[in-house]
Amino acid sequence: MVRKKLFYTPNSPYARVARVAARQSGLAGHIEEVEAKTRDKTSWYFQVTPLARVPVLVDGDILLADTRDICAHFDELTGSTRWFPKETHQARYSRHIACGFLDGVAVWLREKARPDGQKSAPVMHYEEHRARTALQWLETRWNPVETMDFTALVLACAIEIAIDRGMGGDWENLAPKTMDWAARKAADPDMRATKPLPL
Ligand SMILES: N[C@@H](CCC(=O)N[C@@H](CS)C(=O)NCC(=O)O)C(=O)O
Repeated sequence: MVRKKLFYTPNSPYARVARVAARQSGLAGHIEEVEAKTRDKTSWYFQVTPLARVPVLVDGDILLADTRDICAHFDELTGSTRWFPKETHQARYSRHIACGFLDGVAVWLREKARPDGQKSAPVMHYEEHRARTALQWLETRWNPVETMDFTALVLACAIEIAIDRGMGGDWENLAPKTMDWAARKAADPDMRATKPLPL
């Protein structure tokens, strides 16, 4: 199999989805993880991808970005439907909610990382509200799965970084079943090996 490169940053939950998926697809031995430098106009990473975002997978002359496309590629390489099993409409909608939840968490994290005086409290509050409504929806309509598919992996990565960085608040009360599941998934060896660095 052609050796691949997976560009990542240690604290990106999107890149973490791809990194865990690579490991759990049995592809880790075929993939070199390369730490990228993002958010820097002078970064060499712009030579790899003009958006300088992670994750990006280089597989021979195939270039893939977006967590979803990378995980779908892993399914193709392994001839499996691990990350994208045949989906019902309900499962597709749950995937939409999980991905939107991660997008909102990412916006919140970006605000949180700004220097004091530059953070937008309204943006953070709005994303906190959106995350709560998404979690409440998931708690009653999404069935936590022990073998993670793409939706579950996105959620596990989003919930753990949100909790670690202080966005969680009362999520335990709001969505106890989902939060209990996420805590168990955070203990998975591949999740632990890719855990975002403490700030
Ligand atoms: N839709 C993309 C989102 C990727 C993304 O936003 N990555 C962030 C890291 S969390 C990034 O590279 N940010 C750097 C930048 O925007 O300059 C995916 O699913 O992979």
